[in-house]
Amino acid sequence: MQVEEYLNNIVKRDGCVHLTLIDPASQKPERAAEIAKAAVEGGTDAIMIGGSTGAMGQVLDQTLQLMKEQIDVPTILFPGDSAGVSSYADAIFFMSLLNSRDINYIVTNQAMGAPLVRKFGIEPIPMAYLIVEPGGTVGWVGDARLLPRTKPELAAAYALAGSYFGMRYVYLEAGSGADNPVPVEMVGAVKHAIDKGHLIVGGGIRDRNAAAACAKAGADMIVTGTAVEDAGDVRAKIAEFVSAIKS
Ligand code: 1GP
Repeated sequence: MQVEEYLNNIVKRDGCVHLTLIDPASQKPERAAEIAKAAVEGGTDAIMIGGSTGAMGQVLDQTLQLMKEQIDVPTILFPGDSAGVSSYADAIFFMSLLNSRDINYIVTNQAMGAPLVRKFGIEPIPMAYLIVEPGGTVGWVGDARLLPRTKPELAAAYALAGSYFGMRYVYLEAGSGADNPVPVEMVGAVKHAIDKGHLIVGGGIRDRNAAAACAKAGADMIVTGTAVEDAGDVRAKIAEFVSAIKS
């Protein structure tokens, strides 16, 4: 429970956690480690590592190894499938894509990866993963029946089902690089539905206003990936998000 407890304590203390998502397939491991270091200097609370395509094997292991030399915040796997497990991470979002049509993304990849999670001693954090329109690459790869942006009650129903399954975290995902983040009405409805559960929101959060709006609507944790990858000054960009979401 170490990483989960660490995150939950930050929610209690600051109101909201900032997570930086790094896709190991997007740059060389050395650059990923530099981005992680700058993100921590900017005030990010933990680094998520993963992606839908190519975030596995040697590139994943090397990225984590180099990162861990540079940073002291937790590293959390955000796997696209069972190949996204690495022994060098501290924790894993052990997630089921509840609104997928494909059983592989609901439970089969999880079953194939679970023995490795145990063998490597990585902390599993049980999470319901819900993909909202437009969904981006992960929506296509995961064959998600995308949650309509105008139907917060559907997202809330899936989130409630996840919490009844015992998932302590819910991740509302608009897809990496989405034009707009998950609507605030949906964030609010899901937070209301899951009560003591923790809500992560990501996809399309590019500036302080969008991050602040998600936090205000009920997000316990905000994820930013593309905005950080695109930033000339990673440290300043992260500091912008962090100051917008922390009370
Ligand atoms: C993707 O929610 C994350 O899984 C982050 O999205 O790249 O749009 O920040 P962005």
